[in-house]
Amino acid sequence: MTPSEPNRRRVLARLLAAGGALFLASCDRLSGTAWFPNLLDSGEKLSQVTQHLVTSRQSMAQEFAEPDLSPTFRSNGSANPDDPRYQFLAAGEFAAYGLKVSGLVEHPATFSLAELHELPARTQITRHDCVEGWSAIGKWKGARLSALLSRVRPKPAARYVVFYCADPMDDEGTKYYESIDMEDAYHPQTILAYELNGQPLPIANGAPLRVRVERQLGYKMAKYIMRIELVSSFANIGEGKGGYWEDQGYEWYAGI
Ligand SMILES: Nc1nc2c(c(=O)[nH]1)N[C@H]1C(S)=C(S)[C@@H](COP(=O)(O)O)O[C@H]1N2
Ligand SMILES: [Mo]
Repeated sequence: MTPSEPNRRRVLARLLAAGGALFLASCDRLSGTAWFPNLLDSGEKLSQVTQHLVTSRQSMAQEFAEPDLSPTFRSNGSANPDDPRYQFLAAGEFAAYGLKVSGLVEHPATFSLAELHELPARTQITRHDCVEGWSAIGKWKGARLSALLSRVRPKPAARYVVFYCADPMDDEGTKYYESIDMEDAYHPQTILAYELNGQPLPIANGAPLRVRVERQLGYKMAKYIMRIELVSSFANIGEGKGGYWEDQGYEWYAGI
């Protein structure tokens, strides 16, 4: 799916929602014709898509209770970025860390960890699903991305939030990065997490800061976030697909 797909599909969803009753009524009249079963098939698929889009993009991901927590929250992908700047920051317990927020914003700014802790926070117990076939339930606490955005004030042209990470993924030094659209950026469960299970976020899970985008798959949840940029397209970033794994062929919208 291309980055513009969600938009196109949203428009489609609105059209379908508006025309749904009409469509169902005409189904009634159409039953009995030879080609009807076919139409119903695609109609059913369409309505699944419609329901998914109309409900799930705004709805909340399931939340769990303390007894549901996985005994340990495993680490996947990078577990300790092989990067001198990162290692310097980690050695000082991230006291010198600053999250730079730039791009299509009125007020570019850099946030210290203390400043990130002062932003309105949210705590949530959610299930993380990795495409590699494992899941884990963890309790995350972090600054609401919406609160950070209200500080930097996105310009109207901003369409995506891009997260740049510390960890190199290959010998050329290509670094992990990810992106989400403004709808997910403002979702109440989208947080910049600095705590896991009541403890400071471990390095293995993305210290000092990783994003939680709870209605998407694990690879969207960028760890080791060093910098955030608001952009109108991915044209000049990596291979232009919106993320490290997307550049290797993964879906940009990894909804579950
Ligand atoms: N910077 C960075 N973020 C990343 C990854 C990574 O390798 N580097 N792996 C992704 C994948 S595939 C998953 S499943 C989760 C794993 O998070 P965890 O290490 O906390 O389990 O982080 C995601 N975010
Ligand atoms: Mo993953």
